Amino acid sequence: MTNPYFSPHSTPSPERESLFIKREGKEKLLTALRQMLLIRHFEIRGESAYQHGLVGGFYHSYIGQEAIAVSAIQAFGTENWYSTTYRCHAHALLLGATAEELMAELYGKATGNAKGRGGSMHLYTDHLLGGFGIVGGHLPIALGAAFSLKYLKKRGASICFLGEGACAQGAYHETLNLASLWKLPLIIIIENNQWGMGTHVSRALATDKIAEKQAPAYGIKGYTLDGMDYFNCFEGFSHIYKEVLETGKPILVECVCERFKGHSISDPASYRGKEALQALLQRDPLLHLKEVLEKNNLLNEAEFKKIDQHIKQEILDAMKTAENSPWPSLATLEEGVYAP
Ligand SMILES: Cc1ncc(C[n+]2csc(CCOP(=O)(O)OP(=O)(O)O)c2C)c(N)n1
Repeated sequence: MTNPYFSPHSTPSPERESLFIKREGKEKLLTALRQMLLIRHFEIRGESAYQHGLVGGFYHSYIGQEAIAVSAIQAFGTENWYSTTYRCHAHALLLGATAEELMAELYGKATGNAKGRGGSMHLYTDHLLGGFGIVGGHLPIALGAAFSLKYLKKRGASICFLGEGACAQGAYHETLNLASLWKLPLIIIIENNQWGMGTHVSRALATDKIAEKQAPAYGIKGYTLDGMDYFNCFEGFSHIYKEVLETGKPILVECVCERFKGHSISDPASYRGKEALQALLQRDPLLHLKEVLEKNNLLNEAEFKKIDQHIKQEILDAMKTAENSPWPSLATLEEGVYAP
């Protein structure tokens, strides 16, 4: 039987959503909304701090993709191994890093998540093995984490987020081959946000339906999810997690989405027309979730504003703390450096 959740074109329906609410409960959705708002406010303020010269290095916003990380981490839990790309603020926030330590990291301060040494692209938690700057570079690390779970006979999975740009990379294909060959509990989540820097996916990859078409070549399952739709993603990820735990085999997932901003803060995304952007903004995953909550009488505008304001304040406080935090001391320059 085809599952309606596994199609990027499945249209959200009131029946689907009320069934979901009955089964999963109101609190799960409110938590998801709060998490999406936290990510959204963090990115908005982080970019603004960057524009004011308070943040150095690069800045890759996750705005527009919130439904993916939020639903995935809700479905898989926070105890698994995670790895991701430089677009990593959301994943770190969801895996236990505080807005305060992340903002301090962006500001390059000693109190930052990586002691001010990693910046925006290199964030960590006890379960996030890192944000990685090299496209495809973290796939072998995610594979190693999956290998360790099998070797140590531990229950769980290694979950690896990447952009579709990495799907043309050798490390990606080697990882898929070994994960399948050795039957490792690896979940590879391609966040297909349509663009690899300024190059549209149709000009970079030979096929569409990346997961569904590539997975069979490695003898594993591949699914396509609607990355703009929290409900579709949560259902899909929950199903996929069960399957990985039951079979111990890897799964490839493509989440079709589109980033709202440019590749990084220095990219005005002029390759995307204004009309296309306007149409995209209509598919905002955060507003979609808010609408569903409102339609089901689980949230009203005043309650939403209160949550929104509270989270915004949390981020503003984090910025203030970051600004007032000390720079890393010169005396610590050689600490944590492993090069001989
Ligand atoms: C091996 C390697 N080649 C090139 C780059 C430069 N680069 C940084 S991001 C990027 C685009 C990647 O796009 P995608 O994987 O789709 O991720 P997204 O930025 O869309 O999340 C490129 C080519 C790099 N960091 N690493």
